[in-house]
Amino acid sequence: MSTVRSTCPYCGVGCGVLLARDSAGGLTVTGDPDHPANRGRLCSKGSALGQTVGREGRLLVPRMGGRDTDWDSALDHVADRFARTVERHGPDSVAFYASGQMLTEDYYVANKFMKGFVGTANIDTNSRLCMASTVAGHKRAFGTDTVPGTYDDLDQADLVVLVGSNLAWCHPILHQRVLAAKAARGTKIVVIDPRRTATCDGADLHLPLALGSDVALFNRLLVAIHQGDALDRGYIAHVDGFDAALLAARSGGTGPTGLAPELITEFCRLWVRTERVVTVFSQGVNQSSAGTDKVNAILNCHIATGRIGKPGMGPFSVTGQPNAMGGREVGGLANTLACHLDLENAAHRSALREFWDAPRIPDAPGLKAVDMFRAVAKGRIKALWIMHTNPAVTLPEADAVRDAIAACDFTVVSDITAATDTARLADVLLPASAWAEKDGTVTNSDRTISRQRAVLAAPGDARPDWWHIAQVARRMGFGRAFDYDTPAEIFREHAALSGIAGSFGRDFDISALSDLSDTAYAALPPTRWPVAARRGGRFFADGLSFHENGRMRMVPVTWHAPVADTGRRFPLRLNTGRVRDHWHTMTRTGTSPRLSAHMAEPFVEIHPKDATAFGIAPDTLVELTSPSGRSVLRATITDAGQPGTLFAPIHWTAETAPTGRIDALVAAMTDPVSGQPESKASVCAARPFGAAWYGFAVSSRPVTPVADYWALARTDAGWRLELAGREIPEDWESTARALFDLPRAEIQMLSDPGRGVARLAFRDGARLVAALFVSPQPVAVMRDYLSELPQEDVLTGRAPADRPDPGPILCSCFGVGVNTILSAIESDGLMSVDAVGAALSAGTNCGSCRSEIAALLVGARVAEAAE
Ligand SMILES: Nc1nc2c(c(=O)[nH]1)N[C@H]1C(S)=C(S)[C@@H](COP(=O)(O)OP(=O)(O)OC[C@H]3O[C@@H](n4cnc5c(=O)[nH]c(N)nc54)[C@H](O)[C@@H]3O)O[C@H]1N2
Ligand SMILES: Nc1nc2c(c(=O)[nH]1)N[C@H]1C(S)=C(S)[C@@H](COP(=O)(O)OP(=O)(O)OC[C@H]3O[C@@H](n4cnc5c(=O)[nH]c(N)nc54)[C@H](O)[C@@H]3O)O[C@H]1N2
Ligand code: SF4
Ligand SMILES: [Mo]
Repeated sequence: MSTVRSTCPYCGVGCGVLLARDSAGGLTVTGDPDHPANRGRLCSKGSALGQTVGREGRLLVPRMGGRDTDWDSALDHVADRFARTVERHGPDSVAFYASGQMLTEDYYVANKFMKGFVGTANIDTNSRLCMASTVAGHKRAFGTDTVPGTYDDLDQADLVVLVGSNLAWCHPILHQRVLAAKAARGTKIVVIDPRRTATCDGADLHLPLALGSDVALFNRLLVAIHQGDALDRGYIAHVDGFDAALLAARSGGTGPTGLAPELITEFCRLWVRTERVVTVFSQGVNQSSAGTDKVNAILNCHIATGRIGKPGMGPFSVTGQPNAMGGREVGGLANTLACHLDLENAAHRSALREFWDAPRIPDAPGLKAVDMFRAVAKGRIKALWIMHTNPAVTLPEADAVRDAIAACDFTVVSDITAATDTARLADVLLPASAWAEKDGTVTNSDRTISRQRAVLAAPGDARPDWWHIAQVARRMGFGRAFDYDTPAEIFREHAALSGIAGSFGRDFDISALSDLSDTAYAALPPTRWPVAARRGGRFFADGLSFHENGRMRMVPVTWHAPVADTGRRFPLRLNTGRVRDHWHTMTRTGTSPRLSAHMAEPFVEIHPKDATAFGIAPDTLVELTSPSGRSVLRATITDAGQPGTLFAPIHWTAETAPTGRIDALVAAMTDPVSGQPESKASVCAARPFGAAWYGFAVSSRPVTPVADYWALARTDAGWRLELAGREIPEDWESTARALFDLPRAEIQMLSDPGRGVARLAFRDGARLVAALFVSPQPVAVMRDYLSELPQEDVLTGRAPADRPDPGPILCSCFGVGVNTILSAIESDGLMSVDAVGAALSAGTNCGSCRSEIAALLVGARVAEAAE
């Protein structure tokens, strides 16, 4: 079979991929050399896509009340329940929770269904947790939600400032573009993040500011711009609010950043004197109770200097999800309409109603995500449809959200698997086609629309998401408006609507694509919007905005601290975010052994000072509590963060590590303008978990652990498992047999009950099928070696002397571990990332681990110098 061009379904970089089916029904995935986002490169997640397309865990048929059923019964039931709920309790008693990972066509249909036909604006999306502050900040400054930057600007900048962005791990291909610009033209890189991250390796300057203090920093920059004479007076002639913004920045706008004054001065000097500056920002900015103000504090500096919309300069919000941008185009949020039309604007509403031939368009915004689930908890929302997102894990106060969904009268979940915390609560489960099985478009961070194309047959009865919605809509009597047979029809309709929006002067106009034939849609190359007769190219270089008076706007902003106060009960601040090789709740990346090797367990980073203060030893388990929940995580003691702050990843769930659900701890406090939760500055307390025993297990077969603490990860040979408990079981053999479901397998065992140590291996003939290692301290065995389920005697927990322990895998493409790299650095005197690559191949394929290799090199040099 020939190769098909498509788009990576993970992050908002939107890399082009080439997909080829292999003879075994699998998929070979390589980078598309012709795609403008990545020019052939892929990161570790994109490179491992082929490992995530199997049938394992897929939801194959619709389910109702826990039983398999057929599509007609499921769809009739959903339509009936939605219709009856609307009839009895009004349209606002139903809600839809969508996702920035839906294709534009799916997303458009969902919005049309809710806002046009059900007649409620109660449709919000996980973008509320992600891009809402940027959307609100853009609208305040530009009058519409327009991203002025493009990826080419990153190649052409002389200074790239990364604010609240761990680009090396979260947008790896963009990070590589920035590093390439550094190599080619000496681009300086500044990282503004309370934490030292992988992105700091390769940066010229790191500003470890206090959590939440970005407004204070950028207000200082605005003052420095004014003092340093970097204002663009000609541009400011087009700007409203300059004086007010400067005044606010000067007076009271500059709270404590916790940064050394010289560091601030150096940053300001660099920014002020560099014309070509791109300020990239992400969740350290958006996910804050001051998120919208942070966005405007950044935009203010670019507007005041006229450094916007020109080559190599501008503010650049990078989108997280593959179609975060497309979701904004179709009006996915409860306070927006399709094609960047405004819900508050009566002319826009009536144009939309006419275009859709819809009975009504709501004239007031619907419930934003956090409020939506509060309304579910209160019973005000009685029917809920959740599509392509896992809110029982990822919304703040996640335990309360889980309870609310469980208690909701009627919940529909469209997903590709039933094994999610949310899907387990659904009344009706609808099986969705996964990315490689369906057609549609996504828009990446730089407004480039790319096609996703089907190459695999959907397994079982799985169907695309747009079809789920259109089928229910038809059954509710809205047939004419949802009479679609293909995504191409939906795309054309959306493009035609954008022309009407364009005639209102809106930015999102792709009307030139509204008569695309099916063949042309099939062949659509990556295309950056706007694509319209009346407008093209870049935004804002001319100083014209989308506000009614056409002027750009600077917004006066003043600093405030994160909303939740630390105090005696909850003295620590919890920062949260992502790791390199996992995607959100891991329903896909968790099925890849390669991606699960980098970080196989949830953890919390804790500063050495706090570890001492709270009595926490390395690698032990820590219990975190907050006003909303509890969590148990492995302690990583590091000075990467600041004293008084913790960092924990968001990826683990009841499926993979039940006490690792980090949003159980996060408070549902939101930005007053955008409604986006403050996901990175909750308060909590930490104390030792007090494990009586720790365990590590490997198994060739699935396991269902029962323990106070466990965390499960996929390996090439099966699964690996961390365990711990507060009480020592009476008998390790029966515990292990139950864990592995091996009542009769041949056992080999070493135990020393006096020391609390036990080691058990189970064999099927000569083949090792499972092993458990127990100790009163964190278990010290060679995990990566044991995960291979080796044939040798494993009860020592170590590899034979001639097989050194590779250590935790750093390079997932070639499976190269930390120890292997460190010993090569030492024995061969390697001095550079390229030298490590030449010796071990590590870092030579996707390059996602290059910054971590760089950090190992620095560490090795420091250690050598100290000797
Ligand atoms: N590997 C991987 N990549 C992903 C994803 C994934 O799940 N895994 N998800 C995608 C999605 S949806 C998104 S939204 C993006 C997110 O991409 P990023 O925003 O880059 O990722 P995060 O780790 O959430 O947060 C970034 C940084 O913000 C910092 N931060 C916290 N508080 C503050 C603050 O007050 N000020 C500043 N300046 N910084 C702060 C954190 O320390 C963290 O290092 O990643 C996308 N890419
Ligand atoms: N504390 C804290 N919380 C956060 C964040 C943080 O930084 N800190 N980040 C927030 C951000 S930025 C984001 S974007 C969210 C992400 O949070 P979620 O969107 O809740 O997480 P995902 O795991 O991406 O959920 C996607 C779901 O869609 C399913 N799926 C996959 N493919 C398909 C498909 O084709 N169709 C359908 N119907 N389903 C499919 C997957 O199996 C999975 O269940 O988390 C937010 N929560
Ligand atoms: S950077 Fe990685 S995850 Fe993001 S789109 Fe590209 S290959 Fe996919
Ligand atoms: Mo996101």
